[in-house]
Amino acid sequence: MNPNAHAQAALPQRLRHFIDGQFVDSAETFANLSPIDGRELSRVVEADAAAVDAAVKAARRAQQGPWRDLSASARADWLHRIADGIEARFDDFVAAEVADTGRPIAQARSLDIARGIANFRTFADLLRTAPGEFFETATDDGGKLLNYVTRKPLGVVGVISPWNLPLLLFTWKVAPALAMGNCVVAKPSEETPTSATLLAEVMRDIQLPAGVFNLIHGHGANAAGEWLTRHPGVDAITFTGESKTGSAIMKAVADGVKNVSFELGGKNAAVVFADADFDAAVEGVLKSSFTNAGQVCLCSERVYVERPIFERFVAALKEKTEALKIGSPYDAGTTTGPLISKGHREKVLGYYKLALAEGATVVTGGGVPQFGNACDEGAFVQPTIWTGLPDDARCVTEEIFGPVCHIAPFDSEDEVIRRVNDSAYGLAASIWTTHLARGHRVAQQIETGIVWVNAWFVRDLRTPFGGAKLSGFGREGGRHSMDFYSELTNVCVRIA
Ligand code: NAD
Ligand code: 6OD
Repeated sequence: MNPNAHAQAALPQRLRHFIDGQFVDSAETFANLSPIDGRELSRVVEADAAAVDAAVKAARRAQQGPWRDLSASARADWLHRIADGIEARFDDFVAAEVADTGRPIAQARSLDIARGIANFRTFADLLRTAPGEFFETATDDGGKLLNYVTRKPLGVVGVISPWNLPLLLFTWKVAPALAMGNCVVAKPSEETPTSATLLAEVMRDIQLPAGVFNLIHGHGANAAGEWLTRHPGVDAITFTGESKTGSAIMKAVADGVKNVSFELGGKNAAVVFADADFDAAVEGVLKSSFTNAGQVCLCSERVYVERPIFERFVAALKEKTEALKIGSPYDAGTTTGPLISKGHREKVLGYYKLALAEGATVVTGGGVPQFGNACDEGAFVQPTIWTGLPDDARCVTEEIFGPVCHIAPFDSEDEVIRRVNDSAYGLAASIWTTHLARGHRVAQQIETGIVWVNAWFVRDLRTPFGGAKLSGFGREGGRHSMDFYSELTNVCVRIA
């Protein structure tokens, strides 16, 4: 019995582009497959270059027309209307996210869709309360100048997002881009096209001016994604996804010298000191390694535990991991859904095999669960813990993006900081300790964009979010998003 069957039935069966205020078809389509049981959920239209061009031109017309001249307060009202529209169809959005990704229903409710709404409300409120910048400057001849800063939109922003937190990451970029007066052409991942389509339905239903928000469906390289990045009518690209895709996009935008903001991959560490609250640390690492089947860019795939508590920690995490309930999100009590696709499962299982070749001890997991039902056609893997790998093993250095972590012992603060920082990535870290000064001291030496101490993936949307090294550049969140999505002009006026 699928308790979400009713809501799923309301989901669109043919997912179309939304261009210039209208849903638009394309002749070519691809299948949107369920990661839970492999069945076809819907057909998705694939944008050709003409569809991308039409979307960009519609955005440009709207940007130079009604949207650019709206007051900040009027734009904030629109953002609240969008949030109201998502709220009014909350259960449809939940059904879309669960069907496309297989994630637990409770997660879709409390994290994904709740954050989609919060993204619009937060940037609406920031827009209303943003302070101005003013400086008075003395001149050599005894006069005075007043400097003040104005913000203009960039123009047309291309948004390209991944599949792991579909609505959350899509709206994390669409909301501030619209808030700052830009018009948007957005492409969700080809793996998770449904919640973005529902968002387009919301835009239509609230009668957002045509062209302000445009949605195109399709693939990335040599397809809609790449054509969007190369289109001369796009002023900036904001992208979340793999580091190697970020690198390809950077090359594509180089000729146009377009602004880019990149939130890319990670190989994040969790560090557990012997003085940590043991139970809180075990629970925290369980979450940071296995939430969303390990498919959160912030998940910890490297866990370092201080030697005196190493064996006890490994045993406790093993017990909790084995108590996770893997399966269909429509079954009561499921904590862990499938990976996004069979293709991604091949990649993750490749690492499960490689770990053995690299000398890992498999503490738990390492294979594919058997259900004896339709889920055997899905993309499930067992949550997995390894120990015993050297720091330079590929399984310890490369992003896997699955429900897996390697746990290693350490002996000193300096040693663990060096090992955490010895990574090509620099997205996030979490530290577990009850020693106040140590928490601050270690956090300040870790080379990542985000460090949590005794917490993980707790977000205040006013704070800067982003990564160092291969994990990206630029920061979004709060005023950092407002800066990225606007062009600043300093006006300098002699007043005396
Ligand atoms: P991906 O890079 O394969 O795809 C992301 C998006 O880019 C998709 O919409 C895709 O169609 C598009 N795309 C692919 N190639 C393109 C190209 N050449 N030009 C333009 N667009 C292109 O990533 P994914 O597999 O969807 O997502 C998983 C990855 O995203 C992981 O590496 C994860 O760490 C990363 N991620 C990072 C963050 C962060 O905030 N740092 C957040 C979520 C996910
Ligand atoms: O919380 C956010 O704003 C954010 N960008 C989260 C990214 C999670 C990665 O999967």
